[in-house]
Amino acid sequence: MAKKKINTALNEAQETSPAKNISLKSAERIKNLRKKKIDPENLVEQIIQGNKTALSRAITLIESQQTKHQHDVNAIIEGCLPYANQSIRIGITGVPGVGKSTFIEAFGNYLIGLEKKVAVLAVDPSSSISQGSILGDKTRMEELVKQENAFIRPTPSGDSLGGVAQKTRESIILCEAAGFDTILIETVGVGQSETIVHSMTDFFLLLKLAGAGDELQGIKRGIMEMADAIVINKADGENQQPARQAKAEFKKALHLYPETESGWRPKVKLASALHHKGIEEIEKMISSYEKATKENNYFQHKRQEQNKFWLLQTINNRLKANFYDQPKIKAELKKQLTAIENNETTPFVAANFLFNLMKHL
Ligand SMILES: Nc1nc2c(ncn2[C@@H]2O[C@H](COP(=O)(O)OP(=O)(O)OP(=O)(O)O)[C@@H](O)[C@H]2O)c(=O)[nH]1
Ligand SMILES: [Mg+2]
Repeated sequence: MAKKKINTALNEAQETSPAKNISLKSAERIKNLRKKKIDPENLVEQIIQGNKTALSRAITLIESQQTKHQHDVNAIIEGCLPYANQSIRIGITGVPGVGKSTFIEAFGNYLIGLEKKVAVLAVDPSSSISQGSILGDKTRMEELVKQENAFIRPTPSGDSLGGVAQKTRESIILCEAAGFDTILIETVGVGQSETIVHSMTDFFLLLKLAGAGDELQGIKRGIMEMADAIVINKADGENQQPARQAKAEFKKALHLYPETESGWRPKVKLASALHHKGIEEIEKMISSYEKATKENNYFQHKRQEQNKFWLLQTINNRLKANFYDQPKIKAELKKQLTAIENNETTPFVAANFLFNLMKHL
């Protein structure tokens, strides 16, 4: 096997390791953070009062992934937990360029007009590679960023998808404790990111474009089952007719799916995020979903299921981190990899050896 491949596998395996590279920007934030002494109790108090600076600081701590901060992070999350949960969490996905950020700008501002408090988070798998940020284009959210009742947080960069997801989940709790009652989570529809965002949201919205020929072609299997609504965006100008056609096709297709556990039939809507069209109707739809699923208890049930899933995810992540961070394991793993290269052992014998070593540490 090529060295590069081994390194990639190693990086993947160590994806939860705190010893990850972090982008310059995050490094700077963490440096600033270190200068000030952290008082978790005080931070929690400020968060609960809705202080956005304190919220930002706490999220930066979560993102720092430094073992020495873990204790503070746990204290902050635990302190915030009793105040969390009073929200609706909405996942927004779709291919790059479909208009997610533009939609969030329009939708978020509309919600603020309804006296809601809106937090925007993101799960962006590409940022783990490019160290860019899905919300780097805050220009798309020009109005929203200025709102007192909005909080926008770019994707934590320089981490694996699993790592990002964990941090985003923890950040949701903090945002809720700070009084944000609507949490919007943007994700690009690539890789596993939609599945991950689906597992932390109450309502899942898929943005689509019309006019790409057969509308149902090229749509990933599974995503239709996850979506609570499909919104055909850019339904403006010459695009209006194709958008209506796409809507009819999606409606027909969704009809073939069996009734969902929630009792909710996924809806198809048209929107023009750029011209703020269809936004009000989408808000009404999500509200009626919330009402219906709270009445039949599905809303609460789904959150419980998600919590169970995240308990197991957290255990898996910690186990992995514990394993790969052990200096003895690190050293021995290197030797075993060389031994495999020289045909001196097999992957299974090597794995057994490492697990036994771990047991006796
Ligand atoms: N005509 C039209 N253009 C739109 C609409 N919504 C978004 N756009 C344009 O589409 C382009 C991409 O929009 P974004 O909001 O950045 O798309 P995105 O899905 O967030 O893209 P990524 O963050 O790169 O995944 C921008 O030039 C927007 O102005 C719409 O409703 N109608
Ligand atoms: Mg975007």
